Amino acid sequence: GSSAGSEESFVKLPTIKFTKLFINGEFVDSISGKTFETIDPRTGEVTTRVAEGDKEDVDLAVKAARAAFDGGPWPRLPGVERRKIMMKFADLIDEHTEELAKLDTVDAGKLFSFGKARDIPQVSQTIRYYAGAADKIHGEVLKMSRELQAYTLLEPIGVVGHIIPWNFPSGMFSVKVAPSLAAGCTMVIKPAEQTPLSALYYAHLAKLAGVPDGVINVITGYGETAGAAITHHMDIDKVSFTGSTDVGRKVMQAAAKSNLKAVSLELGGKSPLLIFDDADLDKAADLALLGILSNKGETCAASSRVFVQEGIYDELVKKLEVKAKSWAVGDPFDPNVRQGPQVDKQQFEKVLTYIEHGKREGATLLTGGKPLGNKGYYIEPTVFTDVKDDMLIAKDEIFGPVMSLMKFKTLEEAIQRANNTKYGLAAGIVTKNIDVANTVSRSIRAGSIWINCYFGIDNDCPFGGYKMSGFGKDWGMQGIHKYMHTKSVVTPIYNSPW
Ligand code: TXE
Repeated sequence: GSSAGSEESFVKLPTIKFTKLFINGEFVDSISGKTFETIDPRTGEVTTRVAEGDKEDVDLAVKAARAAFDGGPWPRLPGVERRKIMMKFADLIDEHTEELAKLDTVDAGKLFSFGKARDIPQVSQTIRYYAGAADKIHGEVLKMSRELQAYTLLEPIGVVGHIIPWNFPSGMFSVKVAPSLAAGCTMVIKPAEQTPLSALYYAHLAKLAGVPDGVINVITGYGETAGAAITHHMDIDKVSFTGSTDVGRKVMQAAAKSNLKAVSLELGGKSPLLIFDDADLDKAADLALLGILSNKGETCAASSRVFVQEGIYDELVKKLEVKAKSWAVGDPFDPNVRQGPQVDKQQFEKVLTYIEHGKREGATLLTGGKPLGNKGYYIEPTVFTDVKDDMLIAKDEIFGPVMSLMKFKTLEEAIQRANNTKYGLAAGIVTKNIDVANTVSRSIRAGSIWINCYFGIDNDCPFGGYKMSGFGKDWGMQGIHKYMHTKSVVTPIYNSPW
């Protein structure tokens, strides 16, 4: 069964080398001299203190990024030269996989074994993917009319502000930094206050790889101060934000109030997983659990609404109960554990509050529902059955290991109910019937559809929301185009016959 029991034997605090702001190629204290604590979610204890950047520090970082953009080499290098440096950056990350994975484990409670095997190697792969694109950025030739012709020139958008969430500190760093670097942008990065450590380490490795000073700047600090200073800045050309829908709104408002900077938003979700009568039950149960329990449910695309066709509902519930009860929760350094602690006290309490709502609203608690152990932010894998579409647990993003199971009869009903949400990030379908899979794929208003799989995320595949899950795609070539302007260069044809 689940246990947070043996955590003592797995405490592995990494050596923490970088705790200061990274501005213009140097690690520096914040102007105010203030620092803030990062908390180890396994224990609730302080890991270390990190420089607390604010508006004045953001100003310095933007100045450095602006100078590196307006006069520095980075945007002017041939793509092949940017690629060479990015490839070196990726190689250096590979040499430090273990240290980086440890930092994300003590900051975010992420599984160390998974970090080492997947999360961090994925960072270097994303950097290589976009490094490969750096010298293949080209526009179009436009024939236009008989008097005019044109070509389009793709140019880096300028100074980018990247605001990063805590659930994938490394993955979100790479998916923002790699394409904008390849495009020739310079940047100010604000990692989440819960997870500042790996971003500083990446900045150090980028410098070692030869990324010129001022191209990458990292300001650690809080959202309402350092984050807001980025979104309101008059000299930042674009903000790429991943986080809550509420803050996403604030980012757009700040852009509108300041310099109308470009904005892309990757926000929350309440993604449906539709399991049809013909599904393989074991596979369906495994996908449903993977979709909601991976990364302790702190995943924007988590399958938090599971719709099951009536013919298999009872049997699937039995399978889910057995599997959820044997899902090992505990110290994320323990290689046998599948689920670590929630990222911080606030998220831990948020999830428990939603569980109480679910009980009060009349959903049936099949498994879990409680915290685990007496320290740290562990929560049992929780499955609710008999969930109604209008219950809070079926509507709000809980962002924890809490599944809501709902029963449906027909394909049409499933589609209608799956779409009955303000969000539209992803959806999953489990069926052997290709007609059903195709129909659902075209009918769901969401950015990613995963048929007989879940979290089908890859460097080459665009990812991002519909509706209130935001706009602008990460990954794939769309992930680099959002960091570029298209300039149209038009010229007359004087020898035209008339
Ligand atoms: O997110 P915030 P929080 C959802 C999830 C979670 C909820 C709240 O449901 O439970 O959001 O989490 C920075 N101006 N997601 O409060 O605040 C902040 O410092 C500029 C889903 O931690 O949105 C951090 O760097 N920036 C999501 C980043 O925004 C501001 C991942 C995200 O934090 C700011 C995270 C401001 N006024 C949470 N306020 C996903 N899409 O995966 C905060 N920030």
